Amino acid sequence: MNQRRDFLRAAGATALGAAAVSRVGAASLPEAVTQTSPTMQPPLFPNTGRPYSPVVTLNGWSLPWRMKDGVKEFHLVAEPVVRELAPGMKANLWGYNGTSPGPTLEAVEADRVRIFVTNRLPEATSIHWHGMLIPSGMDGVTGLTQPAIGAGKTFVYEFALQRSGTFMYHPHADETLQIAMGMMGMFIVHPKDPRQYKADRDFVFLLSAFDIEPGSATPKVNTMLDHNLWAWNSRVFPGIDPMVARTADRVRIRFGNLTMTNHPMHLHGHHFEVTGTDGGWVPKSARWPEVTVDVGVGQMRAIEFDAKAGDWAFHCHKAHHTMNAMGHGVPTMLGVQARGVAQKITQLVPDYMHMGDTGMHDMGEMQMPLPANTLPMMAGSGPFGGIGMGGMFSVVKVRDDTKAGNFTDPGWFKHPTGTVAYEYTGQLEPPARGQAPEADDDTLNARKPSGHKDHSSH
Ligand SMILES: [Cu+2]
Repeated sequence: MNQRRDFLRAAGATALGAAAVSRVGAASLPEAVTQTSPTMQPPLFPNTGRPYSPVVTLNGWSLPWRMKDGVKEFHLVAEPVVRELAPGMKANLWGYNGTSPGPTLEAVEADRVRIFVTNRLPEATSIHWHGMLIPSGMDGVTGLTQPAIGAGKTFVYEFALQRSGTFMYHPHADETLQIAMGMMGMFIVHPKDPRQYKADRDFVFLLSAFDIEPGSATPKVNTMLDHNLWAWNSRVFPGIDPMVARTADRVRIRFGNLTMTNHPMHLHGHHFEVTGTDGGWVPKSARWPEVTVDVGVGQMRAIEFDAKAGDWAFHCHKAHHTMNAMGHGVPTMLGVQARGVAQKITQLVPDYMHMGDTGMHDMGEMQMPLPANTLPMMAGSGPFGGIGMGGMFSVVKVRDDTKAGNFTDPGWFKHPTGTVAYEYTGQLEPPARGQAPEADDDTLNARKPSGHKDHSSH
């Protein structure tokens, strides 16, 4: 009796396994669509399968699929790519279907998907579907749940989408190197009822980081934390698309973090709520207002807000994540009277330029000689001068007259009269200072910037 029941259970398991990955269904490969432009592609509206409101991928695109016997079939190709990080710099990365990150996959809750993965890298890879509830054998961990996908091989992943939400995909094979080279992508599962969790604008991107020496183009893959290029979808400001919306639009921005450190993401001019994590949607009763949300390593956050007219900065709040490679590893020169020294160095090193003795802001506008294929540390110019930003920075551009479905850059905001900060041109009296209390020696010494006094007692 027991034997018979065990036999039946085993037979049932085998039958289920065979149905889960139908080798007949997987007999022919769908076309591997490729795209190499770093320009934001228009949202991909579904022409087969269940309806949904598509997302827009910053400087990216969504992968077309084919419907076969009720299954959505995608074809990802892991391969070396050349990615423009911003105008003036290209990097040799690894990605999928022509871009790093790879294309966004979009499907609907309860869809069955079959994803072909062809490996055109020089080494083995695999794909892990980060955050998705799927059979263990589809989880993509090399050695643990499947053999590695060798160079030149194609594997098939097949599963049903149990929950809507925002998920990521990335290799689980030599991942220190492969993620450092830019291998990652987003997987959006839309709700079955398109009216649920509806947003007027739904932006998505991945945070990544690279360490590329000025003058070179290939990331150093063994850098653990000290990266010099902090990117959204393998782009750095001023190469990152603006997020365009219409006044009062419900805007959702989803971002996943596949760098090796956390990023406090800060939006100006709005109070937003975190409405989604890798674990799904946050119930309304559990949301609170924020202006900054930290996204940890391997996490995703979806934020939502009602858009207000203006040009609003949106950036990582770690200040060194909003500068590009030339700003890293530079000595502090603030307050150094370097004129005499600079003259002496110039005699020895004719190209020497001393910088930063009154701060670094002007570096953004300075036309300093740069090695080939290298971005200035801070760049981008706005209607009022240099923006002085690089890295993880973009602008949410909200206008009263943006048309639905239009994502093109509307230019700079026209501020209503009397709403822009301005220079005071009246008489400047010396500032009235309060009477300082009698200070003892210790306090005086502690305030000296160059003092060697121990500050810990204050
Ligand atoms: Cu950051």
